[in-house]
Amino acid sequence: YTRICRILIKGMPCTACYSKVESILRAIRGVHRAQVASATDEAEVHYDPLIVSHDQLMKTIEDIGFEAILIS
Ligand code: 9UX
Repeated sequence: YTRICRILIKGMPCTACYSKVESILRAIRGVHRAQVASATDEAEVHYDPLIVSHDQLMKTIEDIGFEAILIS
């Protein structure tokens, strides 16, 4: 089962932040795909909601110092 959510990420000062966020998201069990769009600072995450919740995805982003806002 796969669900897609979009999360706006605030407080990414450098270009390496994008790959940093993608790496921590991809390391989460239940995440199938994670891509951060540099133009919009939005992460699109494909995940199995039976394994991981979008709250957990956002908490992981906030744990490394960014602000996460759920868009959809
Ligand atoms: Mo450099 Mo971006 O530590 O978090 S990757 S500012």
